[in-house]
Amino acid sequence: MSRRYTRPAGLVYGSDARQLIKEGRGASLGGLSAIAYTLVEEIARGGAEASRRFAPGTLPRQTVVPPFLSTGRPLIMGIVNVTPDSFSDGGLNAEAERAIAHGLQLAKDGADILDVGGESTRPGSEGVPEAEELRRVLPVIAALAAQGFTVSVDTRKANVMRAAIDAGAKIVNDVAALTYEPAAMQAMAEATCPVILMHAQGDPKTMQLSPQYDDVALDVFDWLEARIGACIAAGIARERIVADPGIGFGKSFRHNIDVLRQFTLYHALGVPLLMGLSRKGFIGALTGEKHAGNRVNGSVGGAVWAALNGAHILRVHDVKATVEALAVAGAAADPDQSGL
Ligand code: 9MG
Repeated sequence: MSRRYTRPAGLVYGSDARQLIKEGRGASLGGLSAIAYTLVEEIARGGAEASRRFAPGTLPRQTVVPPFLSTGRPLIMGIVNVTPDSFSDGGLNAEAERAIAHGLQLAKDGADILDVGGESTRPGSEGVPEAEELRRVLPVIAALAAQGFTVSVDTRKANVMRAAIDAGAKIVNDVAALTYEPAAMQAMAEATCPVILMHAQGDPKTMQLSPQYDDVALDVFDWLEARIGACIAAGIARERIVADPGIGFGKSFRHNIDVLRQFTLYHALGVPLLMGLSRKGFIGALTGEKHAGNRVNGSVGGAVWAALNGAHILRVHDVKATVEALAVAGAAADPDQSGL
């Protein structure tokens, strides 16, 4: 028998959503009260192409949204990279000070979470030794956490996860979904904080050379489902897990579009979802903007699409622009609550 999937469709927002959920004619998308789905796309793998049909129905598993995500709107995760600045000769501290100042600005702009990372995972990038990654991220995490901000650490390494949590990080964001080293799973089983499991095919150095899938959206779903299962088996409670389909990580332009278009599929995983597409290559391909720093408009468009499709967390560089765009989209979708 071929594997079957259900993708929520026929989305309705705000008071319409609440009404339909109350009447049993819609179901909450991703455990959110302001978005309902009224149909599911039933997808069956098989042969060259999956068969698809729309029907009334609900997902087998309902997402339980943990308290830290129960804000009535997507949380904004602002990106704080702590990587050497080739234009600065200000010494070791200058790099940390610059990252801290950037994090404080993002918080002022409306970021709910500050995602601190010391290892670039851009296509083609080399890894960073553990000691160097620790040297980069720990002072920044400690300074931002000490000022009361919610900090996540963007790392694949067990010892960095542990040290970051000790320094005040409240969330672990792992682009390798705890596969980089076995100790990473162990570190998170021993911790109590939420963990973001992102899909990637291959590692950053080679992942964009020739990514291959049978059906990208379904293959990513299967992979994330298996990782969630492995985490639960290792002792990480489902309530601690957030899933992310990993736009740009071992995916061609068309793969990224397919994943983005079918983003609601991932609500069937039964965990909150993160979308990270900010300034990525496919935005440049769509907008013609070659310079990543100038991809704000396209990135904001993608973030609004993800929010309308029930993303619980949006990982972005341009916090102010995203917050403002979501305020408008949120008010239109749900004027009484001004959220999504
Ligand atoms: C660190 N990092 C870079 N891109 C990312 C994405 O799309 N998602 C997550 N969770 N982390 C990312």
